[in-house]
Amino acid sequence: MTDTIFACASGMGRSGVAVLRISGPKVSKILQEITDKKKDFEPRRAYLCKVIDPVSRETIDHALVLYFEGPASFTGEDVVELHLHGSPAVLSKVTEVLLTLCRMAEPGEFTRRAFENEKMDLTAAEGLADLLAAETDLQRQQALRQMEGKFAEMLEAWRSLLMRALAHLEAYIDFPDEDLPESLDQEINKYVKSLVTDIEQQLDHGQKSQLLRDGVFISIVGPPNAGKSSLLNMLGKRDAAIVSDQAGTTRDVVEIKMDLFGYPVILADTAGIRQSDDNIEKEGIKRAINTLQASDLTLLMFDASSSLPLDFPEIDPARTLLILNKADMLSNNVATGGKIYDMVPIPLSVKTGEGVESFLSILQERVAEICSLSASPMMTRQRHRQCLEDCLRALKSSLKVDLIELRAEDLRYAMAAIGKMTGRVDVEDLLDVVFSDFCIGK
Ligand SMILES: Nc1nc2c(ncn2[C@@H]2O[C@H](COP(=O)(O)OP(=O)(O)OP(=O)(O)O)[C@@H](O)[C@H]2O)c(=O)[nH]1
Ligand SMILES: [Mg+2]
Repeated sequence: MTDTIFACASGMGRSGVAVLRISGPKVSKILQEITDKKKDFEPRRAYLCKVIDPVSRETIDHALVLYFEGPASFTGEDVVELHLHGSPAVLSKVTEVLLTLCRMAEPGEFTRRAFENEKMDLTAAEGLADLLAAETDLQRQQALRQMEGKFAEMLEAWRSLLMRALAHLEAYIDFPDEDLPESLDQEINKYVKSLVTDIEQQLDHGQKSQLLRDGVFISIVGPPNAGKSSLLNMLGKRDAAIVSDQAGTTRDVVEIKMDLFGYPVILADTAGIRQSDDNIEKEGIKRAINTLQASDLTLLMFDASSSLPLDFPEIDPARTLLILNKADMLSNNVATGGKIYDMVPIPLSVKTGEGVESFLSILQERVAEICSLSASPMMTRQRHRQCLEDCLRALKSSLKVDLIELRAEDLRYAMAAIGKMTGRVDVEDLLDVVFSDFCIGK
C-alpha cells in the first residue's frame, strides 16, 4: 500500500493561484480534516471551501477544491487539487498543516505513480518531462507528441509484429521432427527484415530528434579579428563576448543558449585560430579546434578585406557555413566569386547589417535540416538509442542462424529490448533515473 503525498504543482512564490496536489489513499480523510465541508466531495466537481487548520480551527485560505477519484485520475490514485491564493504565506501555512497528515512528494513521484498504475508508459512519462522543460516551440511540439503516446504506439506495433513471428517459430519448437516450411520461414524473415529497416531508419532520424531535445551545437571559428564575437553578440542579441580591434581578444569558449527560429541552439564563440607562441592563446586555440570538431554546424568566418589564411584546420564543408565578414570594407560591394574550401561564401557585414538577412535565412534552412522535425514519432534519448541498437543486433543475429531455438531466443531478446523502452519489462533500475528528471509536483 502506498502512502499519501503532496506537493505544490504550480505557482511557487507570489502568483495569483497556487495549485497544491495530494495523491494517495488518505485523500478523502485529509479533505474532511482540512476543509469546512463535511459531506463527501463528488469527483470532478469544483467546490469553493475554507481551508482550515484542523488543530486550531483557524481559517487559512479560501480555495477551489477539485477531487478526482482513483483510478480516473492523473496518478490512478485518489487525487485532490487545492487551488489556493498563491502567496508564500498561504503556501507555507498549508504545507505546515499537510506535513502533519501526509508527506511531501519526491521529484517526479506523481508521474512515477501514474506509470506504476499503468496510466502512461515510460516514453510518455519522458515526453511529459520534456514538455515541462521545453524552451522552444518545436521542442514543445515534439514533447507533446511523445507524451500523447505516438512513440509508444509505434513500439507496440513493432512488438506485436515480433510476437507473431515468434509464435510461428515456437509452434515448430514443440514439433522437433518437423522442418519449418519454406513459405513460413520466408514470411518470418520478411517480418524481421522490414523491422530491421524501420529501426535503422529510426536510429538514423532519431539523431535529429535528440538534437531538437538537447540543442544544436553551433560554433563560430575563424582567424583573429574576423568578427566572430561580434556575430555571437548579434545573434544572441546581447553583449555576451568582448569585441575589440585587438587580434586575439577572445581566449576561452563563450557559449550562449538561445532560441534560433524555434530551434534550441547552443552558440559557441571561440578564440581566433593562428600560429601563436603565447601559452594562454595556444590553449584557447586548442579549445577552439576541439569546439569546431564537436559542433553540429560551424560558422567559419573570415575577414573579407584581408587575405585568407592558408594553414587553417581541416573543416567538413557538409557541416560548415562559410562567412566573409566586413563586406562594408570592400569597395566593389563584395564580388567574391568562386568557392573557398569547397564552399560558396556568404558575404555580410555584422557592422552595417548588409547581407545579414540572407545569411539568417541560409542558417535557418541549415538548422532546420539538422533537426528536420518529422511528423512521425521519433526517439529522443540516448536510452532509446541503446534499446533500439540492442533490438537491431538481436534481429540481425536471428537472420543469420538456422536453428529454430536460437532464432526464437533472438526474437525474444529483441522483444524485451522494445519492452524496455515502454517500461513494461525489467526497468526497475531505470526508473530512478527517468523520474529524477522531473520537478517536485509532477
Ligand atoms: N568594418 C567592420 N568591422 C567589423 C565588422 N564586424 C566586426 N568588426 C570589428 O572588427 C573587430 C574585431 O571584432 P571581434 O568581433 O572582436 O573579432 P573576433 O573574430 O572575435 O576576434 P578575436 O576574438 O580576436 O579572435 C572589432 O573592432 C569589430 O568592431 C564588420 O562587419 N565590419
Ligand atoms: Mg572574439
